Parts: sequence; C-alpha cells; structure tokens
Amino acid sequence: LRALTGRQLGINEDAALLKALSNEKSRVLIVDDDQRNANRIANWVATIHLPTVVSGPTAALDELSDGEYDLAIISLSLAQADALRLCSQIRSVSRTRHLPIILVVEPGYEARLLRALDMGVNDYIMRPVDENELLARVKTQVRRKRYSDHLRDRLEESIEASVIDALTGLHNRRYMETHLTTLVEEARRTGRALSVLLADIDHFKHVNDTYGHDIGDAVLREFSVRFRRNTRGIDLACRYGGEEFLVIMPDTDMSRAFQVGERLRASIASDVFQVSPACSINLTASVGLATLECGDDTPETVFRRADQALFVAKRAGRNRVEA
Ligand code: GH3
Ligand code: MG
Ligand code: MG
Ligand code: MG
Repeated sequence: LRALTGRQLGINEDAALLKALSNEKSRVLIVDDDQRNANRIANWVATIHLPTVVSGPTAALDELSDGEYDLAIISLSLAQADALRLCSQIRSVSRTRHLPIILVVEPGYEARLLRALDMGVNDYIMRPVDENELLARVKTQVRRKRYSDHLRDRLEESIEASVIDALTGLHNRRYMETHLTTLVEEARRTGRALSVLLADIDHFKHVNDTYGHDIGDAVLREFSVRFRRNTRGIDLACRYGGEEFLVIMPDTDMSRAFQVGERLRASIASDVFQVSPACSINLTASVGLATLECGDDTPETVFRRADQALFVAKRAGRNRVEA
C-alpha cells in the first residue's frame, strides 16, 4: 500500500470530479430530543443539504442502517448520556464507521465532550448555535467525507486490480501464491487432501499466429469460463501465466482430482471455441496434477510435481491428463 502514490490513486486527475461530487446535495441526520432545536438546525441545513430529524439513538441507527448519510449532527445532551453510546455504535459498525459526526454541545457538558472527542467524533459546536458557524462546519465535514470516500474506493479498486487478472477476471498468480501457502498449511493441520491442477493450452502460439492476438485473447477468456465451470466454489482458480491456468483444490484426493482434470480436458476438446460469429476454433489443453503428500512437501514441491506432470502430458502427445 505504501507504494501507491497519489498519482496512481488518481488524486490529481480527479480534482474536477471531486468538485462535482461536493456540489451534490448531502444527506444529514439530525439527532436531538428537543424538537425545537432539531427543527431550527434542520431548517438551516436544508438551505444546502437534505436533513432528516430523529429524536433518539434507536431511530438514528435505523436511519443510518438503510440510508446513505454523509453526516450526523448529534445533540450531546440526549437523555441518559445516549449520545456517547450512539457515537460509539456508529463507529463500531462498518457501514457507518466513516460517517462524520458533529456534536451540538450545551455549556456544562465539557467532560462528556472530551470523551466523545476521544471516541473519534469529528467536530462540535456550542449552543446557542450560530447558523453560519454550523453551516461552515457542516460543509467542511461533508467535503472531507466525500474526499475520503473517493480515496477509499480508489484504494479498494487498486487492491482488487492487483490480485485479479484483467483479461479473464480470474485471480492472478500473486493472489494464488499468497493463498497456496495457507491452503497447504491448513491441509497439513487437518490431515485433509489437497490437489493442484495445472492446465496449459496446446499449441496456443498457433492460435495467435493464425488468427491474431485479439482472437487469442478471446480464446483465453472462453477458456477461463470453462475452467471456472469445472471447479467448485472452494477451489482457488487462477490464471497462472499466459495460457497456463492453475487450480488448487482443497479436500480433493488424486482420484477426484483426476476426474476434475479429465472433465476439464474433455470440455475443452469437445466443443469448439466460438470466438466470433465467423470464427470457431478447435482447441485442446494438457493437464498436470499433483497431490500434497505427507512428510516435507511444500507448496513449491507440489507445484513442481504438477508442472512435471504437465510436461509429461505434453510430451506424450498433448490433450491428456497426467499425474
Ligand atoms: P504447447 O502446446 O507446448 O503449450 O505450445 P504453446 O504454443 O501453447 O506454448 P508456448 O509457451 O510456446 O506459447 C504460449 C503462447 O501464449 C505464446 C504467447 O504469445 C501467448 N500468450 C501469452 N499470453 C497471452 C495473452 O495474454 N494473449 C494472447 N493472445 N496470447 C498470449
Ligand atoms: Mg509452452
Ligand atoms: Mg501452451
Ligand atoms: Mg505455456
């Protein structure tokens, strides 16, 4: 994550987008059991944003759980110190963890305010509330929220992009490598079987040479669909390299792995790859299998055996499954 610079996250490029975002009306939840105070604040907020008023924590959490709010303005003098509990609940639920909170504070509530600030409340305003000051604080918090939401989305996209193969949507080799170790350790610990399947398209270079790289890409996408169709949800399927695909199958012994490999091989060989209305291609793939053995088998050695089995399958004429 440290390697992701502002530029990669698109911060500079998106200044205009952020500006547009911050012009969109924000939803503001006002929590106050004093109806008159609540309505006064709501009327001020309504000149720019979309306020909703509730009188207590239960209604507040209800609203927040099914609405997209950008800010909560909470009266710190709610009965029974409920404001503190509400703030802590908002911070502990993932959906509202990043919601900005502004407290409205009655003089005399300073001790409670300190605890609230310690809890991660973003800002506060003293009563009697000044309209311009309130709107200025609301504006700052809403902008900050928009901006950090945007950054968080970008970060999530970057993380996802780093483990997903863009061409096929399968996980990539990096993702597989982090998880293979875990899966091997788990199989060791539980004494369960674990098999690895490595599939490589036969004479794929010929497809590129004959039909061009774009058709080659379309074939890889279609291959990945069939590949995924032949694996279970708990199997970890990935595009290991160019035209090599790998699946790690927990809870799977060699005879079962052989069935999977054979089904995959048959599914590739039996139906043509219809890559465009005018172009259908016959294709085969070779498959190498290995199963985790007792002793000092490691992720690397299991993988190497699958690779060796694949090599044997290629040498034996391709369109075969070997273990
Ligand atoms: P073999 O049966 O021995 O596996 O022969 P092969 O031609 O499939 O094997 P080789 O490893 O010689 O060639 C793999 C080809 O896959 C070469 C490369 O250009 C192509 N390739 C790798 N990645 C991509 C990709 O993303 N898109 C396309 N279109 N081709 C790719
Ligand atoms: Mg090759
Ligand atoms: Mg190949
Ligand atoms: Mg290859």
